[in-house]
Amino acid sequence: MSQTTAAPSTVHEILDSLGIAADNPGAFAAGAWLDTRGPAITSLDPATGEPLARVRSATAEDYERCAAAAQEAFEAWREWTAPARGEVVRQLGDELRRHKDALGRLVSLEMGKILSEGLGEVQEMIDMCDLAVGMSRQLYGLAMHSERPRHRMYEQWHPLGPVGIITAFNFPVAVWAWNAAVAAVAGDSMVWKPSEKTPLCALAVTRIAQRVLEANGAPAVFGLAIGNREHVGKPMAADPRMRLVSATGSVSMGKAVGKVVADRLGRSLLELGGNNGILVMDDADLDLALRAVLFAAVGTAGQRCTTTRRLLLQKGIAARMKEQLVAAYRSVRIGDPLDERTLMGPLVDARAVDDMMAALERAKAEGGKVLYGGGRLERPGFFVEPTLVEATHHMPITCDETFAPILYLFEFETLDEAIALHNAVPQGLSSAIFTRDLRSAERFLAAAGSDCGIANVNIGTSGAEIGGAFGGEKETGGGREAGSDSWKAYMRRQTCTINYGEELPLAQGVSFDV
Ligand code: UN1
Repeated sequence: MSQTTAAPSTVHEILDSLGIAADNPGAFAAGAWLDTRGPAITSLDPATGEPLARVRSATAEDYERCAAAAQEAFEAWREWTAPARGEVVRQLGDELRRHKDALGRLVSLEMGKILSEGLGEVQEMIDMCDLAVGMSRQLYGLAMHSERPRHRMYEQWHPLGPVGIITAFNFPVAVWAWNAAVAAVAGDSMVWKPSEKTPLCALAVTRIAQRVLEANGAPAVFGLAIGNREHVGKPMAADPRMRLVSATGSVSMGKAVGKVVADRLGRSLLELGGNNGILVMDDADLDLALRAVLFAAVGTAGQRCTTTRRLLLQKGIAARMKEQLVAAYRSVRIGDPLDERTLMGPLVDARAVDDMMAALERAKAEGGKVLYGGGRLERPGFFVEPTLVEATHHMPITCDETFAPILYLFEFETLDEAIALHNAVPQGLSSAIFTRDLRSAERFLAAAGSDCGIANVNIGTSGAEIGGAFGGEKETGGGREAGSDSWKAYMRRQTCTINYGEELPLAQGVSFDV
């Protein structure tokens, strides 16, 4: 294994340092790259629109080889002890530390998020590895008291099987790690279907992960199949070997995957769209709120599932907050994501720009008023202005997730009204309130408060730590990934009862004597 990587800076150096060629195979199974012959994918630099490299995508036959290899790897890996699997994941974390700079730069280069966020994403992978190492010694089951004399009852958790991992372009490496680090210590193997918009990140991660497996003589549990819905997505969802399909992406993708997995009574873990709101109360620390809104709404160019898309302002501070927001938006430095002064990079592709413009047209037609921004930038790449739109409570567009930096502004009078407005969207991922009042904060967190999987006080909606369970309710899909007890989704529970007596008492007092 390499000891360290010097900071690569040119595109060529970044790709080279991670082993990416001009033309690459797009599938990895049983420890080897497959000779894939599917449609070629050209990865573009969203900051210039120029091609970075090509990937020959996986066909349905390539997927089949990945799935068969994952099944075989699983059968060997499940026999390793969980702490031994944890040791491999510990080394994966170390290897990611060594490549943090290069991989973080690749994330920025291919996805377009700014360097600090690209590096943060690799840090999120490292954190996940650290967490999973600890988990590998804490995959606890419970012991129960049996109602039958001289019986012992307990539950234990076993490896589940191969896991299909579908990830989106916006977190091209961290979401794999949420799943892969936990699945690996749980004893599962995987086939990863990354976004076709960020195939190079997936190649780089798979190379790094495979080196760690090889150094440990471990089975090739980290499979990769880069391909489209037809060749990889559909067969993966329908494949009974994939005991769990963990999918992150749009609501429409999640509905399609969820239905197919449910039809075979498989398990799915869905982390889908968000439409996250922040409530700012009259008594809030407005400086804090402003900084938090800026990062949550403009960060990652509005392309996080946790991005703040709706800002609910109490009447007393609304005018002041809007004024300050416009000034702050005006000062956002837009440009090359690898330039350390940049705060907002490009959108991922031309289609994302068109989708944003279409959403703004709809918003205006529905009565919205653009307070700031709204345009695309006349320069190469897929750059737009961060945008503020004054909205009314009844604009249907504000119920949609548009993956772009559009922030809809609403006003309200009472907390009850704000909570009702906040919850009146189909999605339920992340939420926040800014207040100095304990009562308002607690009411927001109570059962009749925010209906989201994540609810914060005096913190924005994005940038969650990995130690908590991550996911949301309603159309967000209900899945939970990363920390807390999310590992249970990757294992199967077995309830065991042992009779160490000489009688055979039956539960519920049933007698069945001959
Ligand atoms: C996503 O956008 O799909 O909480 C994940 C956050 C990040 C993860 C976002 N830790 O914003």
